[in-house]
Amino acid sequence: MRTRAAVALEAGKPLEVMEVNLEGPKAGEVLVEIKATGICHTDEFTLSGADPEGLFPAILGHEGAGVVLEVGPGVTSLKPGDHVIPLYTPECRQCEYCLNPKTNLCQAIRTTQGKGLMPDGTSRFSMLDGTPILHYMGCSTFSNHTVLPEIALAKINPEAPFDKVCYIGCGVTTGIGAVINTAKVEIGSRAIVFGLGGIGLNVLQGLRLAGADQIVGVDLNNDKKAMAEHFGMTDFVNPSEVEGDLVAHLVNLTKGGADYTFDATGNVKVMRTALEAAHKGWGESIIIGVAPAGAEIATRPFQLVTGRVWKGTAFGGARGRTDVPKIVDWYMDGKIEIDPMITHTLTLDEINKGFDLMHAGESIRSVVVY
Ligand code: NAD
Ligand code: DAO
Ligand code: ZN
Repeated sequence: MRTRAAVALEAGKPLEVMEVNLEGPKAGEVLVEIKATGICHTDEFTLSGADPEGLFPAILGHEGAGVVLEVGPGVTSLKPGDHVIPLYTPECRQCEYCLNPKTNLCQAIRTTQGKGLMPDGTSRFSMLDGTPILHYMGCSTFSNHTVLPEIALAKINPEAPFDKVCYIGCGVTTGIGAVINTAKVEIGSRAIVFGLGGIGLNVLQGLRLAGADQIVGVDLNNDKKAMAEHFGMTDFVNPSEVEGDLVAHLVNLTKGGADYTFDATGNVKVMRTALEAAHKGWGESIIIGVAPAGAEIATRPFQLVTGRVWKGTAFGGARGRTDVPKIVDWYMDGKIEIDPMITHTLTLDEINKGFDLMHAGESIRSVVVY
């Protein structure tokens, strides 16, 4: 079939919206009509050329929601008409990783996904002249239609609005999951969240859901304060307005250090501050932010010797096929909020505007509706 997609032809260039060829689903694969997709910083990271693993030409996008149109041979868990969210972290429920409750990093299709290919080693997308176009994070939601492996699709409540729950495909799950699955925050905890953007706001609402008593938000941009308060922040700190040592300020504010701290900036200096602002003896610091290629973290080992714990999380530690449908239900039941974070809705033809809004710091999430 032919479909319309925003194609990343090369790094550092705007996406080009064009007609592309899409082959139908092979064994174990599913054809999905994407109804809406968020534009995430990771798409920007790859498009900018900063991602050392970025491959071109490719169809980016990994935060989508849509409807199953056709299933390939052997697909048993999905049928045409099902509403789904694509998963950049699949869940095969069979590999060594899926069978270990300590991780969500299913490895069943990792090698081919990293090369922009389907599990059989080929791409389903091509230009009208036949030139292959690569998949991205196994999702390619910047295409109106895409093909994914069955294990990379979560079946969701058909009543859920696509233009909101697409955000559960990355930002919402990453932020809330970091709190619930990775940190396992207890009721009454004190926490600090560094970076109050699309991920940090979801960490805030995860902390509120978990019953944290004190939720400190840290951001260089004072404009982030109002929205952060809406999502549960109890105290705001702008590091550029703190006189003296930021760690000492935060430790004092949290009466000895936070039980849990979260980096949602991707800045390795912030990651160090986050670790050192965690409580001596038991504080845990969770890295969510993706740092630039080659960046390294540092602290004095004595910080760990004296009981602080450094951890990281991918996709909020969520097992997509199991957890994503539950998070959609939390949204439908009013337990979590998404709507205020969708600040801009665009058409596919306007997709590059979404990247401009992100660069200008004017959006939390821009969503393309097909
Ligand atoms: P964003 O740009 O919307 O938000 C980042 C926020 O950090 C902004 O509000 C900015 O003002 C603030 N900030 C920047 N430098 C700061 C500093 N030195 N001190 C305090 N605040 C600072 O980005 P986002 O969409 O929320 O993404 C955050 C990070 O999470 C990115 O690195 C992204 O790649 C990463 N991410 C990780 C995962 C995962 O699974 N681990 C998933 C998605 C995104
Ligand atoms: O299994 O080795 C692996 C890869 C896991 C990829 C997890 C990516 C999480 C962070 C990237 C940001 C996603 C938008
Ligand atoms: Zn697996």
